[in-house]
Amino acid sequence: MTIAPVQQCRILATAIPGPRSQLLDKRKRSAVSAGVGTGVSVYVERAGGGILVDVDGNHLIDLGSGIAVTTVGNSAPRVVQLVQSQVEDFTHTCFMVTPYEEYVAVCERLNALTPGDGEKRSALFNSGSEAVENAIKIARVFTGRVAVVTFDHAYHGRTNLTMALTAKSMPYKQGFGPFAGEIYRVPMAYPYRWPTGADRCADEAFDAFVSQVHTQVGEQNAAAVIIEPIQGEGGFIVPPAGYLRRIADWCTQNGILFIADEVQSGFCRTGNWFACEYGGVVPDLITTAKGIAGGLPLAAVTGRADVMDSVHGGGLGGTYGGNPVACAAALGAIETMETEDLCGRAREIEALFMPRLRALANKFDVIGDVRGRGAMLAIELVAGAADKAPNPVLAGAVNAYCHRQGVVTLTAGTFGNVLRFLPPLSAGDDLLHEGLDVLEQAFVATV
Ligand code: PLZ
Repeated sequence: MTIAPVQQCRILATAIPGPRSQLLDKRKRSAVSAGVGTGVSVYVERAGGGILVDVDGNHLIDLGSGIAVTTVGNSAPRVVQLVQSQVEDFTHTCFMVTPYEEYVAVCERLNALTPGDGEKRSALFNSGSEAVENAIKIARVFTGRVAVVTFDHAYHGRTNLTMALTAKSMPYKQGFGPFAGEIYRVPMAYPYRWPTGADRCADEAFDAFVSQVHTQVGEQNAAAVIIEPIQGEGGFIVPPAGYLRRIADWCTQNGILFIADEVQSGFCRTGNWFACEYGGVVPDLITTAKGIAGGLPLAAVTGRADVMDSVHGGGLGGTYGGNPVACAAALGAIETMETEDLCGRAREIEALFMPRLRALANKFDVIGDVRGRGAMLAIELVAGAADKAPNPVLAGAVNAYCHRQGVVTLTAGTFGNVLRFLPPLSAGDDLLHEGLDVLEQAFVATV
């Protein structure tokens, strides 16, 4: 059976959310825990290219990719093909019981694609949080140390250890403590908000990092420093040139592992396979998830063979980690990224978005900063040109306007004042321009 491809245009068939979505949302409220929120209450029926089709027939432009997951697009043909064939062959054996080739093949691809020419190994898991937890476990075993250094504005997940690594209290941590111990937070190089100005950010942030780790942790106690090469949930904060490299080199000098959390920034999203490549950094360990498998749940830790192999047999695993269907999807997604040069496409998207976002920022002084790389871009909303006070109310209003007009945008940021753009790399230029037109209308209507 062949299914017609999803029509690539925005269609507003009803108000958003439409009547059928509203009915489903009523069912949601009486069936699903109130703790699970939704950004746009349209219920999706189909999706592909750059479009989400809801149950009322609305076609929405997707500028979120389900939070940076559907990088190759929804139901990308090669992903569908390999998943279908895998589902028919077998769905689960548990790799720890009776293994299969697909798991090994994904690890081989990850070892080859991640930065660094040295020998590497990988291990597969189900979610980004789980990958981060395991990276910390591995770093502790290898170094024989326990302390872990994390940053302001960091997001690493919602499990107990990763909540401790995550910076923002509401909604991620509020009421969920006590949190895991031996986690130490240091300032992040955030150029736009660096107190003495963006020019001094790299040097001063690095000095603060070194001094705080020395005085508050003790280098000899630190197993790992974990950082997102571009911070995601924290507001798409791009560290200044040279900063990541200096941190990584300092870690090496002190026997501390440098972990790059590329869960959101990895797999072509920023115009490179991994965002840490922009910093010229070869991490000891990299965590990946999201874009790796075209929407199926898969995550990984990849890194130096000596580090990864330091763990005792049976120390890493999980019932579903590296599920064969998710692995088949990953092989399809990675193949698609290569054959369609999606890193190149992410750079094209940056070239399409950036001039328009900058023009918008020139017109509206409530847009304090425009930043990001590839198809991981954001604007930070503030009170005005002279006042950088975060403006989450405006971010919420612009976001809601876009949703009502059939464009799925997302917010982010410690202060909730960042609008972020994460389109699927399968979205066409026309759709992206139309999405930006709606964003512009949102500012005209809201500011
Ligand atoms: N590390 C860098 O971005 C997930 C979470 C959204 P999971 N980010 C989106 C939400 O509100 O839950 C993320 C990330 C980075 C780790 C994670 C965690 O990945 O697959 O959500 O566990």
